[in-house]
Amino acid sequence: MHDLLKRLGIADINPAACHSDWVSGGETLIPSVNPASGEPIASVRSATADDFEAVVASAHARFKEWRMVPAPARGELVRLLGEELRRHKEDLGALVALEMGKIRAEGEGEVQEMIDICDFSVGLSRQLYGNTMHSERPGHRMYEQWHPLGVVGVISAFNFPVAVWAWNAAIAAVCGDTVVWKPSSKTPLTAVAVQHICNRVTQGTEAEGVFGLAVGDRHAVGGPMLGDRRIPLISATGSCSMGRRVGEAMARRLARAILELGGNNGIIVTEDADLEMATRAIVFGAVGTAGQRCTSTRRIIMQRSIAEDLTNRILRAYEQVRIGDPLDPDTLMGPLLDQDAVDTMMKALDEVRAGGGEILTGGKTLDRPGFFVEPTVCRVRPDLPIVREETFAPILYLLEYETLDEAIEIHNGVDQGLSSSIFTTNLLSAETFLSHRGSDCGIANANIGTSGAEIGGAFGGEKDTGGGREAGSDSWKMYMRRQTCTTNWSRELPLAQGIVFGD
Ligand code: UN1
Repeated sequence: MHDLLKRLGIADINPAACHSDWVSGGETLIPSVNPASGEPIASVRSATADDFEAVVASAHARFKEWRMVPAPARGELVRLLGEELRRHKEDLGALVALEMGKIRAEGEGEVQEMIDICDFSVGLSRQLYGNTMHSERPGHRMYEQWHPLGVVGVISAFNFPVAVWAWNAAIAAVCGDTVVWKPSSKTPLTAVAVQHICNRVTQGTEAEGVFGLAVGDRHAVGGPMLGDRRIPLISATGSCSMGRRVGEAMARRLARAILELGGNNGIIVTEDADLEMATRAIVFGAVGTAGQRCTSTRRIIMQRSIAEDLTNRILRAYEQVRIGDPLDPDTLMGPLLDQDAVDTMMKALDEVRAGGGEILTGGKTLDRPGFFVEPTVCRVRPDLPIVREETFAPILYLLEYETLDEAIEIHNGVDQGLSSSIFTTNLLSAETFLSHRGSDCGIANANIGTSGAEIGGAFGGEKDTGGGREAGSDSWKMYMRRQTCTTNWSRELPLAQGIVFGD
């Protein structure tokens, strides 16, 4: 482990708040714990109020210079960041697995998302297009342009400790913004490792100080960030309750928020679906990352005629899931994050039992160190209250339906609206689900699962998921300010709307 930390340049863990270089951290230590053993890996100093101020002041000052660097040149620096991430893909992926508990393949997948968004951003740096409109006035030119916004605050969650930062940071950087990152206090070490990578890439370049980090809880960092008028945009990933706090605070000071909050993602399986394919997607979606993705599959809504067949296939597949050390290549499911996560899962299962639900497999913790649980499948009624909640754990609820309309109603009958899928070979069913009277989620798929979205699309969801969009498509527009410009190149002064004012 020491070699891993050394290769990532963080063997000698130092203060946590840093911009172009370390600044001194406070006395409070934030432990980084290996969820597979419950043992500490290291501890990171929490930023103090002074550290946070120094990071924001530096990002604010750097913004004035960074915005003057041409966007394609900013893209070039993001390209270099992507190159350095390529070199560290294995080590950073392993550190994600070690600190967060997802399996190594998924840890490396997360670093690949960082690389992909860097590549996307390099291209984007030459495509920050605005529209040109035809003016209603003669001799006038009207167009819009996109300017850098300022300092972007990024609040990321433990479950994607590095990728979600990159979705925001790479785009923000090419848009001409600087970034202050508040990572989850559960995963401070991966954040420090990423910051080291950034520092190495940016040192001595025009991008020095563009990426800043402040490790600390919501009292030390989160609260001050929400109230700081130098930060015009905060992009936050996490629970709905956290998102509500961020949304309210940003609305109060009329600033922007990108909120990517909880999901309660369902898959509808019709009777004509390829059940073998559906089963594979369901297991990856429900068991992957131990059910701790925002996009994890939590509900299967299956047509009654195939319910028994599909249930048996899922149960057979669950028997094959190897649970264990996330760094072991044979493992398919690692531990949950911590004891709280285990307790929350067990409480949810108590509610399933109390509400007349049936646990078909799993339901228990494993008798070994660390925070291991069995992946669990429950047969429930759709109106069971716990089914409407997002429990961040590998619990899969099985529900039945007769008609597609009924399936869509069950599907949309939850507060969250992130990701969704239908498995069907019927074109009409697929298109109905993807139409405006189908899924109400930000992401809707046919014949692929709910998790594992590509960075090229806009990522986010509706309803209690918060409405924000990150990563690809035109999500970059949130990181810039739009300016509508009109130039009069005539020698007259015609007014819009044909108004005649005076003579
Ligand atoms: C998250 O869980 O917050 O679509 C992000 C996915 C990943 C990202 C998940 N690409 O599952």
